[in-house]
Amino acid sequence: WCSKAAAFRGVILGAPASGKGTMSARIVEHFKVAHVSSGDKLRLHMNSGTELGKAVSKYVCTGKFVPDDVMISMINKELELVADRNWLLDGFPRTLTQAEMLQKEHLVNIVLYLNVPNEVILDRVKNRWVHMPSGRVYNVGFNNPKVPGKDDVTGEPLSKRDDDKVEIVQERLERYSKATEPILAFYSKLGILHSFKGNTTDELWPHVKETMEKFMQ
Ligand code: G5P
Ligand code: MG
Repeated sequence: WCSKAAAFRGVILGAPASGKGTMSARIVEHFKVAHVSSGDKLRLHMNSGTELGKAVSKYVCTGKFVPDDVMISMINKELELVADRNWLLDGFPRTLTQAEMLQKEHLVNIVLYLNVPNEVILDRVKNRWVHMPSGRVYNVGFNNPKVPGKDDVTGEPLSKRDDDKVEIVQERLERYSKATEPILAFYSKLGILHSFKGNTTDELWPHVKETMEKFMQ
């Protein structure tokens, strides 16, 4: 009991392309928490051709949910690696089963929900480019890479996500809104849900920052 227990057990929720990754990067920079993104981890596994990557690609590429047992085991392993740090979980939970497991094992104490309209989201996805090895995202007209088509840090080429095709995004949005209501209700009941409504990350960031600052005091 001599070492101070990590105090921040955060979750960032929001529809596909609502800006979870972008907002998480700001939170990480400002508050020095560890960022665990379920989607980034899955894409890394798929890129490096691991057994897990092979097993999940059929779900991820078509915008379907990866089964709960696979996700829960992957996330538990990732959270073990950052157990002694403050962490922010992005993309997990996606189902009530995942939320219940997470609460039982890891006692989430703050949830940040980014509520961005669907029409804004569809527009963004068309302009999104990613650097797969790091998970860094760019959006033409919002955060352009310094050199078009190249990652700012490594200079490596940027690519499109397979699941960023418009039909697949629509499917992801529908699935998301159905699945998310019970999760929001679950966290609201626990009294740890903070909702932020708006069209852009810049608009939401001051409110998210204020909530985080209050929590971290
Ligand atoms: P992911 O990877 O978790 P999604 O669908 O939840 O995927 P995504 O697409 O990664 O979420 P995001 O992180 O919310 O979006 O958003 P982002 O990448 O930061 O921003 C989106 C784009 O908008 C970027 O280009 C960014 O630059 C731009 N942008 C941000 N803010 C602004 C702004 O203010 N203005 C403008 N113009 N642009 C902006 O999950 C992928 C798949 O993995 C599986 C599923 O198959 C899922 O479909 N999966 C799971 N399956 C089951 N259970 C789980 N827990 C799973 N987790 C992942
Ligand atoms: Mg993301």
